[in-house]
Amino acid sequence: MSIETNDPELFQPMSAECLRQQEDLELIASENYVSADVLEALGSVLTNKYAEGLPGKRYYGGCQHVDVVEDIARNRALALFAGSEGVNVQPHSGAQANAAVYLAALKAGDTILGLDLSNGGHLTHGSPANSSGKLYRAVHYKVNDEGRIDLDQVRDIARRERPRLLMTGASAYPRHWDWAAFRSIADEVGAVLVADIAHVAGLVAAGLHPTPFGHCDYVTTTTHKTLRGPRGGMAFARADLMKGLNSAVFPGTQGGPLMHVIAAKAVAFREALAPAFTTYQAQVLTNAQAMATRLTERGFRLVSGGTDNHLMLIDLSDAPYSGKDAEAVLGSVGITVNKNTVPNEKRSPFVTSGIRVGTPAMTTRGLTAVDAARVADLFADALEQRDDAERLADVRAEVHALCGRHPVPA
Ligand code: DSN
Repeated sequence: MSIETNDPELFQPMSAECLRQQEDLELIASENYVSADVLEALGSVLTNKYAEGLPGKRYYGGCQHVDVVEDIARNRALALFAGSEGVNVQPHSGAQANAAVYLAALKAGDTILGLDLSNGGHLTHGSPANSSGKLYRAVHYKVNDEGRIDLDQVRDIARRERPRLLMTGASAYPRHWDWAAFRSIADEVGAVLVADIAHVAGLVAAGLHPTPFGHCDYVTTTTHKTLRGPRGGMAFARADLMKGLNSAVFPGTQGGPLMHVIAAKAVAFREALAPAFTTYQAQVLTNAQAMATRLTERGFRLVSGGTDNHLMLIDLSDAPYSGKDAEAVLGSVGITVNKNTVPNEKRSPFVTSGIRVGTPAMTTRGLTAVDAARVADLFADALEQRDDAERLADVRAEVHALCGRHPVPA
């Protein structure tokens, strides 16, 4: 018995999605492919268990085994990030992890200072559309004309606005973060310092990106981007802040934890502690450099002129097409990307003047720097010859052939 025989209506789109992931090239910077072991944990009977509370302190009986699972996940998370002191692995997502940190650190109406959404920030860093911008008074810093965070500007805004919480981290910022400098700004104005490393967590764990641990009071992340685990989140805090953070996760912002997802997080953390994970992250960076170099040679303007991490943001402000148009053209040749706002954006978030691309998923399926440069050429060819159906068909055939030579591992 299976979904295929019991529920063909549902099986059809599920199997179509499986095929799409195999056949098409995934360049969305926040997506990746999990291992068979992660999928096994996600599909396990742990989904049947309620376990509000923490290991050894639950509100329900029968938690003796899931307690062990959650302890394994917590211990591995702490081992993965040198300098971390405490962690809660229950947040259902990065957004939930951020909401819990805000609840732990702030009172309603307090000021938070984070990176502006159209400059690479995230909805949960104080967008008026998100609870972080409704419950708190949010102010923002932006990138400078070179597309980089300007610490003098951040310091000036912090001195003027006196934020209670200084948020760092981004969803579309291709450069390193200087957390020591942010710490000095936070100290000067008496702010709590938070890093949202949802995008770069895998690079940080591998020692290939500066670490916020030792500088920040709280660190949040998702577990499914460069970290290559199940969809989910987690939140770290200094040891003396953990009690408040734990209460802010449950009962503050969530109910029962998803124990099957926590088991899958534990699987992913074990995988990330293995030496092969460092090799993988190094290849993610090599591939990003190869793509950035070739895209630049082909005439695309990258925000900040390149990348230090796994992603790049292509500014199409001067192109005769929008981010939305580019996403559609690339989708038609089997290259999946997301349109993205760029600094000084003139279009709506539904249209945009940018495309964000990243290398984590293509690297998981084994593509190397030579392939990454070729992908950049296919990307450029499709956009340059977007009105030539024959050329688009050729690009699509080459994308499918490349993906066929590099099957998704799980
Ligand atoms: N949706 C995530 C991303 O693509 O970066 C952020 O939440």
